[in-house]
Amino acid sequence: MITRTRTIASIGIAVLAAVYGWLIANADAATEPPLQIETPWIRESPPGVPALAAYMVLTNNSDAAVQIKEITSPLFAKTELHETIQKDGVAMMQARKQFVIPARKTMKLQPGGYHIMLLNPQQPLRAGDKVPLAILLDNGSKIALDVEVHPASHDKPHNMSHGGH
Ligand SMILES: [Cu+2]
Repeated sequence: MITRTRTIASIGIAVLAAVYGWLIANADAATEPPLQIETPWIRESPPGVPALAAYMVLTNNSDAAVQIKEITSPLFAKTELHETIQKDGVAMMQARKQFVIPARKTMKLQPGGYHIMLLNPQQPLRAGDKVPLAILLDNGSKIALDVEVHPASHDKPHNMSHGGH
């Protein structure tokens, strides 16, 4: 009887230790999001153009690839993940189903490359306005941020030739 009680007690302790370890692991995951977002900005569009582009630097601090499945904003009817590519010397935009950031890698969304296309704004947006964005990841987590609209000239020192998005 004594032996059996001891066995049950040690199983109980082992289970508690396992649960405690799991809680600690999850607390760590919660304090450090897998995706770090730096220098987010939205490029102002000329009046009457119903599309703006959002740019940012995404760094995956985890050991697994992170996928951005969707971006939402209450200020836009629709958003899309785009990549600008050169085809026969002409810049064209292609929609992507997701953006994949490999483990421990950085992905730059910038004029002339990957960007978030924000379509049909509910109100005119000018430089200085703040736009709430929610980034939805494949693991179900959501990153919310407010992104400021900058004048279109913001990117010119980096990319003179990119006229569209
Ligand atoms: Cu685009």
